[in-house]
Amino acid sequence: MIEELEQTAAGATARLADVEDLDGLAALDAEYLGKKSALTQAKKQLGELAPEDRKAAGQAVNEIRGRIEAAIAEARARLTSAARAEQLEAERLDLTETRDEIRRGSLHLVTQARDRLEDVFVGMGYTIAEGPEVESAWYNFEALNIPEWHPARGSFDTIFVNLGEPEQVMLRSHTSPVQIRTMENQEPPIYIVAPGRTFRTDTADATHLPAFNQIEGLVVDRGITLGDLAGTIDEFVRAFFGGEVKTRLRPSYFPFTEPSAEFDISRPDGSWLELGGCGMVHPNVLRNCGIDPDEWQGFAFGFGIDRLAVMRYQLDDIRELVNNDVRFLRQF
Ligand code: FA5
Repeated sequence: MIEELEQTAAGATARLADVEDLDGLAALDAEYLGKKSALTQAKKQLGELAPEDRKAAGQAVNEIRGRIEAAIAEARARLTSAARAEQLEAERLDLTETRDEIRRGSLHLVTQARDRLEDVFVGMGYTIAEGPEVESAWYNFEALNIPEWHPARGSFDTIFVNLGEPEQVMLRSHTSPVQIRTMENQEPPIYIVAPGRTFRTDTADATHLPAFNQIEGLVVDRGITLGDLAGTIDEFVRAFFGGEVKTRLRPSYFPFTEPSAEFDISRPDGSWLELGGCGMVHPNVLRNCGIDPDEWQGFAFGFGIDRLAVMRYQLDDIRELVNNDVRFLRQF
């Protein structure tokens, strides 16, 4: 009997070493230690043995039972810790996944373009200037060499504000008034850029918005030439777009610069997009701000920031920028 039990115990320990889950373990526990198990049956049969054999057989049965119990305890410890590890893995929270799902917002394309423009010019030694969005005719026109009778006033499609004398207060139609405000308050040398919102009666289409953004640049120093202007624009385009965009200057006319040029950049399809105007600051404008044009020269430029964003992000239509379609904006 003891020999049979020894064999049973050897089988039990082998199977217990291989058992893979707690259900399997419970089944083995019942099989080897339960009421119908060989051990329990053997214990019952001990009474039938001769008294002199009973003790040794009893000890042997208990010893075998102890061994099986120890093997079961060991298997239980192993399986419980594996089950715990599995549970931990299943309940693990991936915090990076959660952060993704929260979806943090991002800066609007035009803000990104403006920030980048500021970085490029600050890197070239410029400071940032600002001016009000509601302007007087003096800053928006007259000080910029556009008197009331001047036909160029019409080209700015100005939105007037119903305040004071007729057509004397307006939403600024360009950022050029910041040139005047800067020169009034600051002695040359001056190196500033002034980004900001501008407004015109323009109807929205693929390249126009009634409220758009410009960035004005103004340099006033000794011995400034058209070459400095061309070099600055070149440098800025390279820094903003990388090498692949072509640029051209076209002769143009602005009352506040002489000579004046318009500045275009190449689209991927080979066509040109007008980005801004520029030129050498007109001596009258310097005089209007109390700066002697014989001593100081300057250049100025004004680019459309929304158009820069259109080019940079390869959009088909400038109106995408203001449609507020989150599915569109989320891509950038
Ligand atoms: C001006 O506004 C001049 N103040 C620029 C300037 C500054 C010239 C300094 C010389 C010296 P213009 O009207 O061309 O120029 O506008 C400049 C740029 O603003 C345009 O080339 C274009 O990029 C952008 N722009 C003009 N109107 C709109 C509009 N409705 N929507 C979007 N962008 C516009």
